[in-house]
Amino acid sequence: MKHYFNPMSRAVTTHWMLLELDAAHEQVVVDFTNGETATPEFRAVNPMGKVPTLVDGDVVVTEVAAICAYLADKFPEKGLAPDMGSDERGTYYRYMFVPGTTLEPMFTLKSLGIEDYPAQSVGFGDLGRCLATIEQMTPETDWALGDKFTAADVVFGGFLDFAVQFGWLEAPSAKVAAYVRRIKDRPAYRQSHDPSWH
Ligand SMILES: N[C@@H](CCC(=O)N[C@@H](CS)C(=O)NCC(=O)O)C(=O)O
Repeated sequence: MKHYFNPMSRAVTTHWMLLELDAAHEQVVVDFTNGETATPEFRAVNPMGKVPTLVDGDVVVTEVAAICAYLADKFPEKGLAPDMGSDERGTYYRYMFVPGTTLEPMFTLKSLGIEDYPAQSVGFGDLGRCLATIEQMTPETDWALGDKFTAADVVFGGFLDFAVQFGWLEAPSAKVAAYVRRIKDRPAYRQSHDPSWH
C-alpha cells in the first residue's frame, strides 16, 4: 500500500492508524508547500489534491475516516472495527462520520470568523450543538465503544486532538481533555506524532 502523507497534515491520523495495525506500507511524502499536491500525476490519483491518500493495488481511498474504516476492515484480525451487522457497528459509524461530516465544517467556519449562517439548514447546526455533541460522544472512561480501542478512537479522538491543538476547542471539558490524554498515550500515536520520526 502507498500512503501519500505529509507530517504537517491530517495524514498523521492515517499514519497512526497504519501503525496501530502494524500494516506494511510505503510512505510517500507529498510537500504541499511546494506544489506537490497540484502536479498532474498526483491529481490523477486524487483530483482533490489532498493527503492523506491511500493506494492499495487498484483501489484509491481518500478522506481520513474512509481510509481508517477501509484499513480496519482490511485487517479484521486486529479487532479495530466491531463485527459487521452488530449493534456496535451503528455507534462505530457515528464516531467515524460525525468528525469530518459535521464537526469539521463548523470549526472551519468558526476559524474563518463566519458566524452568520442558518442553523436549521447547515449540516452542523451551530457551535453550541457541536460542543454538546462532542461532550455527549466523548467517553468518560476507556474508548468510544467501551473497553476496546477501535478505529472510532483514531478518527474521533484524533479529531479532538487536532481541535484542541489548533484552539478550535477553546475550553475542552475535563472529560474531553482526559480522553485526548488517553489517545496521546498510545504507543502508535506517540510514534506517528513524534517529530524526530521523519
Ligand atoms: N477531507 C480531507 C481533508 C484533507 C486535507 O485537507 N488535507 C490537507 C492537509 S491537512 C492537504 O492535503 N492540503 C494540500 C492541498 O490542498 O493542496 C480528509 O479528511 O482527508
